[in-house]
Amino acid sequence: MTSSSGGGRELFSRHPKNPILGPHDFPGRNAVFNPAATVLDGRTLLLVRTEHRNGMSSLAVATSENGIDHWEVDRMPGLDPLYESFEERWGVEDPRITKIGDEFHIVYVGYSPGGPLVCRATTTDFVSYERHGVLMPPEDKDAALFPGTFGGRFALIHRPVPAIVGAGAHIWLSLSPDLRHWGDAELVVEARRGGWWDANKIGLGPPPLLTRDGWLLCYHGVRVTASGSIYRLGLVLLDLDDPSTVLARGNDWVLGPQEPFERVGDVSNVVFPCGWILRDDGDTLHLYYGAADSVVCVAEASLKELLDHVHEHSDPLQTPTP
Ligand code: BMA
Repeated sequence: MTSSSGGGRELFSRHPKNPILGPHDFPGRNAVFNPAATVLDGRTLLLVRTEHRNGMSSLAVATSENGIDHWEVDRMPGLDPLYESFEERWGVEDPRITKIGDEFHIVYVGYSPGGPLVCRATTTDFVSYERHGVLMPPEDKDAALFPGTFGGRFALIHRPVPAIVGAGAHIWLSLSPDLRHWGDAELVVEARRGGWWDANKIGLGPPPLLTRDGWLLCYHGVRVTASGSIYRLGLVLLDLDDPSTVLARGNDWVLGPQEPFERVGDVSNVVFPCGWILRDDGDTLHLYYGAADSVVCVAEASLKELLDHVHEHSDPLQTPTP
């Protein structure tokens, strides 16, 4: 992995083989991006959003021994949209995978005529899938389950969009006794305002990661500029027992569009992760992200360094409430 920062050392090092997957790996697809990530039978498995030439997206499986190259693509079935349904009429997008027991829970966006909404499916083998319907009505997305329960209830991070223009879009947490009925929704992390890099809107990236210090979140923050939006990534640490409590929030972004394939694509200036994998040494973290809504990339970080960073660069006073 190499660090390609303009100055100083970056927390995330991009792999020199980036982009690790592109549309040429998935014949007939226009773009491949925003992958979920997990491990199946010792192999890295990505569930990749692939955009067809009619504009709709489906989710395709790619696996690799080392998580970097020699990907086997489309050998296993993915998730195609249920075009006849309301909730997936215009495709399925941006999955996140959480393993609970033996089951992989895939929380993904259904693009419905009413707007994006949150759906869930489960699998044990990425060969057969069971759909469990809609978790959150539109407009809501950027959702993932925690791998554990809190007082016997499952927890979901999600990002509803308020009807009031200019109210911003923020990260929420909801709880459920059965993964079906959700409630006790709480605002957890707000988009900042004004000149901040994460002003305007924010949303979860990969599923929350259990660490010694709390639940680590990686989120995307959007800054709207005269030449369009810039999607960058930041870090938040939530309390282990009460994940609605923010312990620390990094002030600076930790990864932003920099390489040519992150700067230019179908949607320029976007880095958008939906998966990360903590490797067996307990410290090496591989972050899988879509670049410019066109290709798939990987970057590596030390979990210890990320935690140190979020503690050292967190200033609650600089996180204004509206
Ligand atoms: C977000 C999502 C992502 C996409 C990003 C940039 O709202 O739709 O799928 O990568 O915009 O276009």
